[in-house]
Amino acid sequence: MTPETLASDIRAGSRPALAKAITMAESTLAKDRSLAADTLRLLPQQASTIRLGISGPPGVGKSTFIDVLGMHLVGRGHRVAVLAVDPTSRRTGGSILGDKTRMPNLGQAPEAFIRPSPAGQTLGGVAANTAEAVVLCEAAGFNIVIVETVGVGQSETEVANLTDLLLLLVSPGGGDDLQGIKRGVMELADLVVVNKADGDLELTARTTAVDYGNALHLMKPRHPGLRAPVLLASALKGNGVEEVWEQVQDIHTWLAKEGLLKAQRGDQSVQRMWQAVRAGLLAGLPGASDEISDLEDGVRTGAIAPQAGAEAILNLKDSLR
Ligand SMILES: Nc1nc2c(ncn2[C@@H]2O[C@H](COP(=O)(O)OP(=O)(O)OP(=O)(O)O)[C@@H](O)[C@H]2O)c(=O)[nH]1
Ligand SMILES: [Mg+2]
Repeated sequence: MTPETLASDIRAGSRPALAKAITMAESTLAKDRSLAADTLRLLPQQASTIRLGISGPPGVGKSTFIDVLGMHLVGRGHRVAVLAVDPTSRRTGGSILGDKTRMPNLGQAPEAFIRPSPAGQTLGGVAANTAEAVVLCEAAGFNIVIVETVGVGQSETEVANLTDLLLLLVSPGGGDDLQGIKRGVMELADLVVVNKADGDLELTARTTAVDYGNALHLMKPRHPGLRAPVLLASALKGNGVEEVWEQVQDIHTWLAKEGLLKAQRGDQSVQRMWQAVRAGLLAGLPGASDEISDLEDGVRTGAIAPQAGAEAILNLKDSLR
């Protein structure tokens, strides 16, 4: 398997080739990663696609929502890729598979590609691998790429840095603390959707939507001039999903028109370059060597200044070359 054949198979829309390339990008083996990198070099990095991040607390209905949204999009002739990033997958093991099975309809659709991604296994973390997977999916002809992640603080920031816009899904209720969702996370949201607005929860959902609207009003919007709308939906009943998509499209069109889309993707790429540099710098370090533990001890007790410790570690790396 050469990068050339892999790239041309991906361009031809081959799913096995796409899956293989993503596996290579996620691999911990240097030779796999370099095959992925060489393949990526042969593929376009920018495409006129929609990259949508969907985040929210565990169990809020992200997968159910994406299943319905995805089917809606497929029905309109789109090709949809879903990358489900689970920052908890390493600890809990099975939860990734759970995600996959929770998109029963989209999982069967030939126009869709669903890929659960284990997080944090390689240097560079969630963002590095998923960013490569996004580009690979686009090269394979998927014009809408959805990245699902469980909101655990840091993961929202990472997903916001991988996508054009971030949808925050929340459940009805939650009271004053708005379900413990941090201000920083709210400020990343381009739109907020209160899911489970059905049955007994419908009324609560309406109040929750008002609460979020009020809270957002007091915050700095992610893009000046764009106030995040708050919508109601029921993924279970399929209500409100079309309206959410209309908003997503409107926001995306606005971002493009303002030149923000291009600027943002450009910034994201530069950021990823530096992430890769940092990962590369760290990769050659013997993480648990005696010298490093001694340096850590010295820094901890104050015998060595942090800057001096960093310098010593970087010198150590140079001496290993
Ligand atoms: N009443 C109601 N229940 C829903 C709705 N959407 C999802 N659920 C239920 O909520 C539960 C969790 O749904 P998921 O789609 O798996 O939630 P998730 O956010 O993807 O969960 P994690 O990926 O584990 O964080 C399931 O039992 C769904 O049936 C909805 O709109 N209304
Ligand atoms: Mg899920």
